[in-house]
Amino acid sequence: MKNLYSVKVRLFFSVALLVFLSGSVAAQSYNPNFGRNLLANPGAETGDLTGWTILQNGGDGWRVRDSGAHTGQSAFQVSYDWCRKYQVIDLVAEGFTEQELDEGQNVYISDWFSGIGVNPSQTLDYGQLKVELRDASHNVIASYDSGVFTTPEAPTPYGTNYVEYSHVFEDYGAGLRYIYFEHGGIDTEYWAGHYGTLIDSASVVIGTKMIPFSSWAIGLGVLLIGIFVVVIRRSL
Ligand SMILES: [Ca+2]
Ligand SMILES: [Ca+2]
Repeated sequence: MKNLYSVKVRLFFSVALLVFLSGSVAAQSYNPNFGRNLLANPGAETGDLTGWTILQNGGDGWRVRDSGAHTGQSAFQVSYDWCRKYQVIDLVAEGFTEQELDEGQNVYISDWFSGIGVNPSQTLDYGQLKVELRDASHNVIASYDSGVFTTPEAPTPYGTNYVEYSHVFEDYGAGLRYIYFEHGGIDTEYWAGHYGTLIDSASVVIGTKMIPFSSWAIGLGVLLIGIFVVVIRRSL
């Protein structure tokens, strides 16, 4: 009986160790690009429009405002006619393998908008966020469009009240290779200069920083339970 118990214990620990080691290898090879923001210059912190392609530059056009940011020092700001800009993220160039992309992990997108003005009604500026998941041929496989929305009333004069627009793409299947991210807005008071929507802290993230529910965790759990069982048996 004692021998059988000993064999069982050894077998148990061998399996646990194997699971633990294979999990550790999986953990080491886990792509750190999952969980990071894939947008270039997402919050205007370069002080310019680096990383973005201008689609519309209405009124006095896009600018970077060095105050009233949601995060950091700066935010993008629109003018009295529509301003829109975009970037296309090439996911393979960003370091994902086609196999990883075909797993179809959740894609989390987010962006923050605030109106600004001298009196409360002038802070009700407009914004819009559009995102498309695209395949290798740039065909759209899933999309999100906030529609044109009005920013919430903000403290005056020139205070900010940021609102987040976000979306999670789930169950979109295999084939993701590019993400198209576009945002924009327009000022409501139609003044020359820049009294329009502030946009800051955009993000596009695939998956999470967490290592997926892994054999590493299971192996460690089995190992701890095994130690616990052995200690209990020996103390009886
Ligand atoms: Ca910023
Ligand atoms: Ca305004």
